Amino acid sequence: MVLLSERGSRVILLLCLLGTIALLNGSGVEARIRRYKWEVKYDYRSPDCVKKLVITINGQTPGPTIRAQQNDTVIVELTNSLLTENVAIHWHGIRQIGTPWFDGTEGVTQCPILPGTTFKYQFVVDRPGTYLYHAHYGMQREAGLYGSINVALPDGQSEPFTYDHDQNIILNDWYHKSAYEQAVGLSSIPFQWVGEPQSLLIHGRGKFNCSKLTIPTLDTGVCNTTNPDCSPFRLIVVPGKTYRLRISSLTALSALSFQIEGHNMTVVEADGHYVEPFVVQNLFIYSGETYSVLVKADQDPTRNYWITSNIVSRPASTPPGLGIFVYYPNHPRRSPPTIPPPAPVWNNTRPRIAQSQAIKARQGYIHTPPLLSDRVIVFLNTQNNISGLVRWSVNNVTFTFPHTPYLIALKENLTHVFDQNPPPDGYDFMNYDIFKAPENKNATISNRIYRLNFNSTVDIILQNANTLNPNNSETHPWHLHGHDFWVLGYGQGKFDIYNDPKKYNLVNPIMKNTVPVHPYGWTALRFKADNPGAWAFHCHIESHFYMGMGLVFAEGIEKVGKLPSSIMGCGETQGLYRP
Ligand SMILES: *[C@@H]1O[C@H](CO)[C@@H](O)[C@H](O)[C@H]1NC(C)=O
Ligand SMILES: *[C@@H]1O[C@H](CO)[C@@H](O)[C@H](O)[C@H]1NC(C)=O
Ligand SMILES: *[C@@H]1O[C@H](CO)[C@@H](O)[C@H](O)[C@H]1NC(C)=O
Ligand SMILES: *[C@@H]1O[C@H](CO)[C@@H](O)[C@H](O)[C@H]1NC(C)=O
Ligand SMILES: *[C@@H]1O[C@H](CO)[C@@H](O)[C@H](O)[C@H]1NC(C)=O
Ligand SMILES: *[C@@H]1O[C@H](CO)[C@@H](O)[C@H](O)[C@H]1NC(C)=O
Ligand SMILES: *[C@@H]1O[C@H](CO)[C@@H](O)[C@H](O)[C@H]1NC(C)=O
Ligand SMILES: *[C@@H]1O[C@H](CO)[C@@H](O)[C@H](O)[C@H]1NC(C)=O
Ligand SMILES: *[C@@H]1O[C@H](CO)[C@@H](O)[C@H](O)[C@H]1NC(C)=O
Ligand SMILES: *[C@@H]1O[C@H](CO)[C@@H](O)[C@H](O)[C@H]1NC(C)=O
Ligand SMILES: *[C@@H]1O[C@H](CO)[C@@H](O)[C@H](O)[C@H]1NC(C)=O
Ligand SMILES: [Cu+2]
Repeated sequence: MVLLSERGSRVILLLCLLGTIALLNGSGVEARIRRYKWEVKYDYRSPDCVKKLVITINGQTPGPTIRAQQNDTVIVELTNSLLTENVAIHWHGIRQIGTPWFDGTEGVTQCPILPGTTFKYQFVVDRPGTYLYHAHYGMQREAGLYGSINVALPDGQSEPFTYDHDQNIILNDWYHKSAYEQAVGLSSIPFQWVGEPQSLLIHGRGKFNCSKLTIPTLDTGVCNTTNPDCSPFRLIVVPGKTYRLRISSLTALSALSFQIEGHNMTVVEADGHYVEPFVVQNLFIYSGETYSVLVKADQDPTRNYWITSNIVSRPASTPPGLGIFVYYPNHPRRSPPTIPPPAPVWNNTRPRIAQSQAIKARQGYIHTPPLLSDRVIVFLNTQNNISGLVRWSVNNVTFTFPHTPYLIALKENLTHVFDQNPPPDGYDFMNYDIFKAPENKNATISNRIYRLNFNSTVDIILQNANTLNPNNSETHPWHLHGHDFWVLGYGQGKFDIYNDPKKYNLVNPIMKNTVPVHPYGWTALRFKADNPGAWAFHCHIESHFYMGMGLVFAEGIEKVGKLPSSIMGCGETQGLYRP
């Protein structure tokens, strides 16, 4: 059964699953199986009017939305039709409790899926909310392999807010160079930076100015502003109605500001958790984050309004991403009579920090964190130059993958496949000047991992610092697999390990899976190491992770069940569990 359209798949599933594979769980609520068949392949597409090879799922980019209810089982049978390229898909925000082997992180939880083969992902979506999926292999996400996961509450339960319509909006940035060309540049000596993106996409659509194409071409179809792929994203709204926009970012590099001209937005959800509502005119959003905002169509209905996304935190010249907020029954093609609202000043960090600090758990939905932690790990984020190779490091360690995925190596006691020594829990707090480029630019390249005691409470302090360039510090969105963490606080400058913990929010901290560390600042997190498996924790900027800005936690490996043979096949795993 190949399900091509989302709508079609829901209908077919209801028809063929009701009564046959409906599972009753402990609470007597019916949990269903949501089955998807995906073919992943390259297609020519023009998301920003420039023709490029793009990875699609059943012909779509962004891919089909997975729609499920809490506690449903999602099965995705993925056929890799990329011909000469491996693939792996990560289910971003889904904790994979009991199925750590289906996290989809190549090199950590599975071997890559080979061309011509079909891999079956199967996992439970145990919490309602807005999540994502995307490629997690090399820099493959940038090629367009991504989409949304919407998990609804069980029948009969309702959200703590109301709305008339629900709409996903995935924000992205877009490069004309292939992910391969970028990856090779990042690994070259001399270093070739990927640069700023050419376009910003709103739900897969942007508009490049064709007369700016630098490579002359005889093929006039290469940049075609009338290609339907790049007609702007339009949201048609009915006056007086309220819209829930599930806004997420999967940018390769950019931190964004999202805005709907003339309309405020009420933030109600972040990374699958209800937020104590607060109003913004523009939403700052970092790669890997998801938010729900409520917008009321309560402005002058005789005209249309701009939807914009703009880059912040970097001095980019990328033009804004533009969509149109169309008041029914105005013509959807009618451009707003105004110029798009201006972008926030790129280097003004104050409103960004203020928004981060405003995100608190909603009253009635607070998960109180453990009041004490068992272990505190401070992660100093630096940029390094290792004999000409420009890399990012955490506590002076630049992450590199072993050839055998960690989960398999740990479960099978393959101790020789990666360095068994623990990486450092901190750095030289006294002598390291976070406001200057590192004095010694060298660092260690390593595949060491952090082993956490099962069920222990761990505090993570992300400490930002200066890059290799004078007076420069960047924003890094850190994403944790397999867990949500409590966000205990943000601060400016160097973290004070004696006094700053006294200011932690232990009353109503939001839980998230992705969080920014702001320039020259720190961010404090707490989580419980209660999910047996091996889990990546990394900067969600594609090029930064590729340049070593990440690490792996392992916990409760003895509690991990029998690994499926489908995740094997690479490195030293070839002989394991062959049928
Ligand atoms: C979802 O599953 C969990 C664990 O099995 C259970 O505790 C919970 O009650 C279930 N929730 C619903 C809405 O079925
Ligand atoms: C497109 O680029 C050309 C050349 O730089 C410029 O003259 C023109 O104003 C641009 N058009 C738009 C719509 O920005
Ligand atoms: C541009 O795209 C439109 C719509 O797809 C098509 O009709 C037109 O022929 C294309 N122009 C060129 C130069 O390819
Ligand atoms: C948006 O919020 C701001 C600040 O709270 C307020 O001044 C403004 O009037 C609001 N705008 C709309 C359109 O509601
Ligand atoms: C922000 O950047 C501009 C240049 O784009 C510079 O003139 C200004 O001083 C910077 N402001 C801060 C607060 O760093
Ligand atoms: C950098 O450190 C590594 C490992 O300690 C060492 O082998 C290498 O020689 C150092 N490079 C430079 C340029 O100091
Ligand atoms: C990195 O260091 C090398 C010397 O080892 C130097 O030639 C190169 O310019 C440096 N690269 C950057 C981006 O700082
Ligand atoms: C790995 O080591 C653990 C602890 O020493 C042991 O219990 C387990 O059986 C070993 N697993 C394999 C596959 O050898
Ligand atoms: C980082 O590691 C390199 C290579 O081992 C070493 O030379 C350097 O002193 C270390 N830097 C810090 C800040 O620890
Ligand atoms: C983990 O901790 C919880 C309390 O936070 C406790 O109820 C549970 O029994 C612990 N599990 C194990 C395996 O230690
Ligand atoms: C960097 O900032 C310091 C003060 O914070 C200033 O004295 C210095 O001139 C700046 N350097 C550059 C290259 O902008
Ligand atoms: Cu980063």
